[in-house]
Amino acid sequence: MPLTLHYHPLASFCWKALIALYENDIPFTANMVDLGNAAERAALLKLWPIGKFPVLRDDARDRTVAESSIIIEYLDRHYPGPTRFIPASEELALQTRLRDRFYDLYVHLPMQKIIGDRLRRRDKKDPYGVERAQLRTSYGVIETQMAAGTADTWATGDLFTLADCAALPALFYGNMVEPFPNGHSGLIAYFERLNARPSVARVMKEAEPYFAMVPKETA
Ligand SMILES: N[C@@H](CCC(=O)N[C@@H](CS)C(=O)NCC(=O)O)C(=O)O
Repeated sequence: MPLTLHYHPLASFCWKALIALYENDIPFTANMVDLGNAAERAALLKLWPIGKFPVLRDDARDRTVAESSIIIEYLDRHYPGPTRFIPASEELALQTRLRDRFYDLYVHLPMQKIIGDRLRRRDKKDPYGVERAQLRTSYGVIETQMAAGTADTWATGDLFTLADCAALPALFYGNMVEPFPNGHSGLIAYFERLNARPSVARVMKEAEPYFAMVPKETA
């Protein structure tokens, strides 16, 4: 099996890559990395000096691919399956990349900051880095897009794409730290559609045993 995914089953950006792998039943070896283990962290840093996962190693093409969006584009190009993550239409491809950036930058990153802040010592909290307002604005943008009556099935229309792989982890943990507002029925319905997708259900089932490790809110 040429592909190895270096990941952790609880890590939100790793979910994004896993969803894509499971969508198309792409065979791969899963290498779980414990960042608290010095040797495992050093091995990851050797692959990708930034030290963040997911990282995909493709021995068949002698390539190491970092960054979840790039991993998914790489899979789409070199290991294509029935789900195409970047639509063939140029306009839809652009929309897909825009939505992918939107979910990563304006939902996922603010969510990560809130969870990251929970890990800081009480006297080292970063209230300025925590952007709940950004999350709420983003929820509003999604609600407008998905509002009842004009609801698209997926982030860029009828096709499940890279943008939907990005949306699920961002929205799952986003909803945990800053719950979706009442009345955002389009957003909630979209989140439910994502959760019903078999690739997503599989990722969630594999993450379940680790959920106790998610840092809880501290006073
Ligand atoms: N832009 C990166 C973000 C990756 C990322 O933030 N990964 C987190 C896990 S969800 C991580 O590796 N955190 C460990 C650390 O920062 O030390 C991507 O899209 O892959």
